[in-house]
Amino acid sequence: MRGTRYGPGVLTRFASVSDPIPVAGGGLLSRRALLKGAMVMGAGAALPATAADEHLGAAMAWQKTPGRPPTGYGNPSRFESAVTRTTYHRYGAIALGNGGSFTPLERLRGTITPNGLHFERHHQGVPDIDPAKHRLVVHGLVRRPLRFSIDALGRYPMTSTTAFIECAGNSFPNTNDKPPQVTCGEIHGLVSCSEWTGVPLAMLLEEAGVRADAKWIVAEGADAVSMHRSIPIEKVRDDALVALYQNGERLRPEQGYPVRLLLPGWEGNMSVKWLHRLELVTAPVQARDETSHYTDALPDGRALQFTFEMGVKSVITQPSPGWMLQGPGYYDISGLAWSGAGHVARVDVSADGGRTWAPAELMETAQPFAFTRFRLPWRWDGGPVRLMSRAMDEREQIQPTRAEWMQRYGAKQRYHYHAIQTWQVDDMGEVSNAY
Ligand SMILES: Nc1nc2c(c(=O)[nH]1)N[C@H]1C(S)=C(S)[C@@H](COP(=O)(O)O)O[C@H]1N2
Ligand SMILES: [Mo]
Repeated sequence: MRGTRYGPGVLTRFASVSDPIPVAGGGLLSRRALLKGAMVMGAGAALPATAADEHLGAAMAWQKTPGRPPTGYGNPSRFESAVTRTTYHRYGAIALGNGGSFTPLERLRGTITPNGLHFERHHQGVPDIDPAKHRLVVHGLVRRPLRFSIDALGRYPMTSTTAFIECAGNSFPNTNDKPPQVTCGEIHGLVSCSEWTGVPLAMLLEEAGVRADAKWIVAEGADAVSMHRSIPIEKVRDDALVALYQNGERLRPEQGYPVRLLLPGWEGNMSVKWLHRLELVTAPVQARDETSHYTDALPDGRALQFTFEMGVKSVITQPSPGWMLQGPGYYDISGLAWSGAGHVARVDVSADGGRTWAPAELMETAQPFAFTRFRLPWRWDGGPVRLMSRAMDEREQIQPTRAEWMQRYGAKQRYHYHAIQTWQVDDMGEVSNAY
């Protein structure tokens, strides 16, 4: 059956809208227009009132017996069991630990990723670290080399920051010649957003006494590949966080338990998980992940090194592939935007393949380096349309088109893809990936 192969199902249609002022082609309406009377039942009829009466009159099965008792650690409803990450393995059975999983962006609302759905990227699996035995060592060009236990780190004053982490390889499927027909999350879900809590790295470095010749810091993880990266000292002084908590609870093992580095806005690879060593050095150490990986292939055959900051980006999550539209009518377009430069300043939406654009409404509480949710009301006339979103950040950087982005790089480029996403809606209301 169409539209049921994957994905979350039917997108809510609204019966009417107050003040339906058109603001761009393809049926885009003023962001101030109010959508009224959600219709979710298919043929276009609102729920008959008798259904509601029945519901009020007779008790439902779950009202007739006591519910189950409290539990020590909660789980989502069993009716939400389809809301999971999609896992992948880079090299199959020879190295099962080298892989990752995509956050199902199309199934989530708001801007915080639940801990169990945070995307994963592991180069050699998730180590099973005993926090009592784990240590973080600061050494190299410092006056006092220091060794911290997790308990010791927990005694420092902590700060919280809401930040996305995005893999530099996120959205790589869209560098394929043909648009892959998978979900939004399976294209763009190597990004997630959490509130991270921990100790500013600058505070620990102050205690260690950084020498004047220290210009870079090498962060290394305690996993089976000892994954490590060189980080310029300025970023550390700015906002690097030694994170212990994720959305209020201890980090998940997948996110680096018991301690990870967080570099807000910078490519995910540098936010080293299972952090156990920080070495102050004069120059980058040319690690595997800053030479053979995470560099940008240029058209002339050279490779660009050290693209740290993630580009400005956005994607419409509702509707997206897997969401079916229920015939002509009013819908609320919703999506996520983010930028490695800080704040998202503006998101424009197009419903006519980029010919005309209208500014979406941005959530008011948006933080720099975090997800910003945007929305815009839309009246679909039932014909084929191309939906797009285009974000601009506080530095007035604008998301490129796919053609512009492809032109900048060599044929083998897979990293740092942040081009405008086009979703094609056909006359049946099915959504697919399009270039
Ligand atoms: N020690 C270590 N740190 C690591 C990795 C790893 O494999 N080992 N993967 C990196 C990559 S490539 C990314 S994109 C992010 C992913 O973080 P997450 O798994 O918490 O989403 O962690 C980075 N930190
Ligand atoms: Mo990554």
